[in-house]
Amino acid sequence: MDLTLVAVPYDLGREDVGSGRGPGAYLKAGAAELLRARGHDVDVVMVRREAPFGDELAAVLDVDRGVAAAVDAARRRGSITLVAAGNCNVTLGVRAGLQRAGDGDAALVWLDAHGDFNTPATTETGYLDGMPLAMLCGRAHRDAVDEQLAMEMLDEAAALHAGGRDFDRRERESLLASAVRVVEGAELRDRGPAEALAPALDTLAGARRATLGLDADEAPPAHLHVDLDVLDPTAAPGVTFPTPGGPSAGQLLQVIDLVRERFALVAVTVTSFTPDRDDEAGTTLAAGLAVLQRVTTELVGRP
Ligand SMILES: [Mn+2]
Repeated sequence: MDLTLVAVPYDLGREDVGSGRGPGAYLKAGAAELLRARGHDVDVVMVRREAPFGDELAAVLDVDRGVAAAVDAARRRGSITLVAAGNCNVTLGVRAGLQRAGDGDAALVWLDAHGDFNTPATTETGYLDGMPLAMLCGRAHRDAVDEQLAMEMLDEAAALHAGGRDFDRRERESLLASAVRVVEGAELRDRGPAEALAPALDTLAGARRATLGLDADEAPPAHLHVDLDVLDPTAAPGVTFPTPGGPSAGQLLQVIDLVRERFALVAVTVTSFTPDRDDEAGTTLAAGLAVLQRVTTELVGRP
């Protein structure tokens, strides 16, 4: 495969601190070489913020403009785009880049312990990175997103959120009332990926085929967003907000395969790895590298 690994070393617009150190840690651990060793052509692109840090929202959207340009360029080369980032708001830039490259109709599968569906009206903490999915849908900071990224809002019916188990009360209510398909964390853990998630992915794939006018045997395009905090803290202790009750590392790989059996991946975002919080064994680093490798592994038996 032709791959572009886009590294985004920012934690809420701040460079090389907290989860902003995750992308550099993947590269230092040989992420690009690991992918090349599997036979892939790998380009590495480092995104940098252009303006000095002003306020958090402006800095985040500044980084996202760079992400959008990198993703757009990679997709125009026909490259599958792997984005290693500190926070989930980077997916705004990924989606803006996909839109510019003509991939704006990719479904979005969002794996996260948190809803990331807060708005300034529903948040209990004010935390900006609790809002990126809502921002994509035009529900939060819409003017700033419009102005900085000039992107179309995400069709909520094209999105699926899985693994959530730590929501603000009103955030969860609005997510469940939206057209976003939701498979909550308890269901994923108790019933397992095949039983809990596969039917929802089938429904989403069918809906995307209908919307895009694809044949029954065509895989609709998708963008997979993996916040590593979707994992149980035993499998990923090194994240900003570890939340008990998530899937194991093996179950996450199973989830990735379920997505890839039904969709053609055009982009993958992996976020939240916070090296300072990882254990001595590097459990979270290994989990992130495993995700990057799994999304690029040939699927056996795919039509
Ligand atoms: Mn998140």
